[in-house]
Amino acid sequence: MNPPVDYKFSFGPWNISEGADPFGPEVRPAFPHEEKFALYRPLGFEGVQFHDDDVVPGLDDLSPDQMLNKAAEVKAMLANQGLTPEFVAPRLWFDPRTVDGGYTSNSASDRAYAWDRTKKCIDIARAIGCKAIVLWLSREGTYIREAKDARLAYQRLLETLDAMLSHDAEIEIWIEPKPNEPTDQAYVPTIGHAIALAYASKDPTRVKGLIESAHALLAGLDPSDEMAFALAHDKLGSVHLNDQNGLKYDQDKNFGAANLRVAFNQVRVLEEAGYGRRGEFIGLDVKAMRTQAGSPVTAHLANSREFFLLLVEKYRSMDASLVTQYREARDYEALEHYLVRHLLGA
Ligand code: GLO
Ligand code: MG
Repeated sequence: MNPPVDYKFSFGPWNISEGADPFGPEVRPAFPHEEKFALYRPLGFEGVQFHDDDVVPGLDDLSPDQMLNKAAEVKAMLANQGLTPEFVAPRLWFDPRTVDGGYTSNSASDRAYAWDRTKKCIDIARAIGCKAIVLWLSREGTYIREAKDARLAYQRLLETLDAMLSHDAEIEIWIEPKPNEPTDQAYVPTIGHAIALAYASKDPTRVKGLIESAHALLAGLDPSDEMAFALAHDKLGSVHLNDQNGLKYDQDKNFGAANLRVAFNQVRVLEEAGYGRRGEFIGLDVKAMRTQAGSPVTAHLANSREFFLLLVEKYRSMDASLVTQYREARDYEALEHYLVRHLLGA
């Protein structure tokens, strides 16, 4: 028997936000980006997830030396705060040159920008002592199917993975699938797509996935099965636990807040696989409600972490032998009855 995992938690600074949405502006005073890092430890988090420009703001306009100096400052700040950088992700959805995607854009100069930015992202990651690069392939998709050659798009994505693996022999790439938003249809909608690309790449051992609960739900899939699929291939680099109330815009609700049983099953699958034993983080990608006042708002982060840990307790206090017995007897009515009563504390 392995000892139970003592989970480590992470989130990205974008999870402390001012409440802007597509229909209205910020509703809370801005909280300085540099001051967010001091909030992590007191909230029970030790891992920081970064976009490249969270580490080096305005990086497109800096020289390589300026960029690396800023990264060195951030590395020292993290060490002072007792924090670990979990991953760095190239932000390829903001600049006008990414309006039609980066790696799959129809414009050669836009693709060149995306590649240049990706190399910078890798160099920044290494400079802060981090080996994981997350690719949330935000705009790699289409608004109308006829806009791009989808077969060529997949080839371009694969070429990008290979070029990244060649640029640095030690990095890992974690693909974060999402089926839609901001595009109508994304090219890498599920973990199956991500893992197929991993195996097609020049070094499959270094290409994994990051599964976000809400993204799986948006694809009409169960996040725990998506996680189990990645775990079966030893390809779950990290998770973005959160929740989603049906097929609508990406909600990033608190973990467990929309569907406790779906959340429990994610915890169950992670626990059963020993996720976290090799230092993997429990990442949260949760958005504070726009109605919430204050600056900074952080209750959603503390609450999601607490819900996760309470569900871990539920898993660990479950009568596993009873579950086995019901499975063997194929009495799934009894299994469900037991589990729902257990979740309800009955
Ligand atoms: C958006 C994604 C986004 C990514 C982040 C890291 O839907 O979930 O928040 O997780 O940019 O790449
Ligand atoms: Mg995410």
